[in-house]
Amino acid sequence: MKATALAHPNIALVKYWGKRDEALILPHQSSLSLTLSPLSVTTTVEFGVSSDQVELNGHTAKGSERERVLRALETVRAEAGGKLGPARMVSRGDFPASAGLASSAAGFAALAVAARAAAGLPADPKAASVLARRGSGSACRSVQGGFCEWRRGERADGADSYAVQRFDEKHWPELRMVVAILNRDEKEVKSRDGMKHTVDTSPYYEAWARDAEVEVPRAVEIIQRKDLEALGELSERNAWRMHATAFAANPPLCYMHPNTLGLIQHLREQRKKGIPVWFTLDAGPNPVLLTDAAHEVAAEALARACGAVDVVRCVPGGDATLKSEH
Ligand code: 2P0
Repeated sequence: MKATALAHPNIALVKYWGKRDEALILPHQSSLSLTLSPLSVTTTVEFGVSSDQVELNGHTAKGSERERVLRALETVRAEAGGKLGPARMVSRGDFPASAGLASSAAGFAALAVAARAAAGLPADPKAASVLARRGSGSACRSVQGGFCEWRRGERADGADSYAVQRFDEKHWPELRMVVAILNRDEKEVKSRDGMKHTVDTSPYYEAWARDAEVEVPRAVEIIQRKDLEALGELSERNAWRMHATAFAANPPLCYMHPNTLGLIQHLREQRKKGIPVWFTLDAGPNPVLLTDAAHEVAAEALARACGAVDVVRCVPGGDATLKSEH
C-alpha cells in the first residue's frame, strides 16, 4: 500500500505549447524532450491512511496544487478497484526553484509511478505516462529516460496521448544541457495560463502547432544520427517559434529578459569561433544550452560571462524508478 519513486525533469527540444482539452491536458501538437540527470524528485504514496494528505517540499499543499494530486490518486484508486482508502503523498525535489526548471514534470512522473505501485497495479510506462499527463502535461515525458516523444493523440478521451521513449539515455552520452540561471524571479504568467492565452488570442497559433508537429520526426532523425549542429539549429528555431506565437498574443506575452537576448547573441558569436553551443528556452528567461561533454565548461563560462547567477550542468537521465515497495 506504500511505494516511493524517483523521476528526473525534462527539457523539451520541440516544445508543448497549447491544449486542445484543458481538463484532460491534451495538447494541440506532439513534442519531444530529453530527460535530465542528476536533478530529481522523490515521491512516496501510501494508501489506507486516515485522511488525504499532500506534502510538497516540506509544506502542506493547498488549493489547485492539492486538487491536482488528489485527482491523480483518485484515478489510480478507480483503476485498482476503488477500495484503497485515503492517501498520503510526500514529494521532495533535490533541486531548488533557482535551478530554473519546474519540478512539476518530475513530481507528477514520480507520483504516477509510485501511486500505481502502491495500489498494486503493474509497472506500465504507457499507463504511468497518461496518469502523469493529467497532473501536468510535460510530466508524461519524464516517466522514461533519454529522448521521449509525447504524441498528441487523436482520441477525445486522451487514451492515446502519452510519451514514448525514442532513444534511451545511453544513446548519446556525450550530450550536455547547461541550465543558465539569469533571473530567479517568479514569472508573472505561469505556463498553464500563458499557453491558454496564446491559443485564445495569437493569430500565429495554428502555424505554430502545424510546424511543431513536423519538427518532431525531424528531431528524431537528427538524434538518431547524433548530429549536434542540426539538433542545436532545430532546438533554437523551435524555441523562437514558440516565443514568437506568444509575442503575437493579445496582450503580448514576453518571457524573455534583456540578458536572455544578450546570451543568445553571445552564443552566435561563440559559434562563429567554433564553439558548438546552442540554446532552448522554456516559458521563462533562463536559457538551457545544448552542447557536448568537451564544451560544457566553455558553455558554463559563457553563461556566467552573460550574467548567469547560477549554472546547472546536466546529462541525459534515465527512467523514473521505484525505490522501495512495502
Ligand atoms: C514544454 N512547457 O514542452 C513546454 C515548453 C513550457 C514551455 O510544458 O498546464 O507545466 O501543467 O500541462 O507542463 C510547461 O507546461 O503545463 C511546459 P500544464 P506544463 O516543456
